[in-house]
Amino acid sequence: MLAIRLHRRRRTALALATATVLAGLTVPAVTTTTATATTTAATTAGYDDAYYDGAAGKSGEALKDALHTIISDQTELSYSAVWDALKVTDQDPGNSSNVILLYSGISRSKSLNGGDTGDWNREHVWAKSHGDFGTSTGPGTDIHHLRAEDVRVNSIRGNKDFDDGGSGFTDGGGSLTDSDSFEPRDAVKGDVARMIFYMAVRYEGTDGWPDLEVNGQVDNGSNPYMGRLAVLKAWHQEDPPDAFEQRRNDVIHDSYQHNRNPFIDHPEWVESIW
Ligand SMILES: [Ca+2]
Ligand SMILES: [Ca+2]
Repeated sequence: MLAIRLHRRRRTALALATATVLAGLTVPAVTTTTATATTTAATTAGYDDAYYDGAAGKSGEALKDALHTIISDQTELSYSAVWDALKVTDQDPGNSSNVILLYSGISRSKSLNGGDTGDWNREHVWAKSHGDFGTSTGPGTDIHHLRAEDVRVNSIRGNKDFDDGGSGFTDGGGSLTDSDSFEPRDAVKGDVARMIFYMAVRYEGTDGWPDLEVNGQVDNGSNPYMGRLAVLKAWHQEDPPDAFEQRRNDVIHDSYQHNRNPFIDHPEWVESIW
């Protein structure tokens, strides 16, 4: 169509310089391409915007309240069902027989789930002692923050808060730890932060569970808090959601809990709430 129009203009011999005509045609062509790319990106997200209708136009506490209502509508898993769910959500994209261990970055056979040295087990990224919610169906079985991890590395992380600094350790994959905190490897720093933000919004003191909140401390012990907020916000910025994390959110929504982590879908909401 454009080519035909150009051809006709030439035939009318209006003495327009060819360069001028091409420039005039190029501008709308580029604009169209950009618009198409934007539309494609928006429609490949793993959720319908209708999921977040109740949060539209909100910010701060109002946004947090709206998101709490939205994501609290979920199916809950038993702790034993978590094993099989993690084999799907944490599957190695390069080897469907394996899972990727969160802090270690190691790919390990799905069949090695258990409690022995060399096995992987169910790591609570929001340490279950922070609020003492255990492994009854509820926050302790919420796979948005449950991840496959090497038994020994899981023990090294223990119930420490998150902060920068410390020393590396065997099979740590670059993760660090010191006496009072844990720093995950760079590739999952943002993933960890977004899991913590999800937990703080999902659990607001209803359903008989404690109100989990993020704070600025690294000595939270058994209080229902997790730190350190400023560091988690920085990690969220440094390590934005990638394909692995987005697929994981989709699988949890589509196949297991039927709720989403809003901070993977809308990273900008972290700054709005905190
Ligand atoms: Ca990441
Ligand atoms: Ca909360």
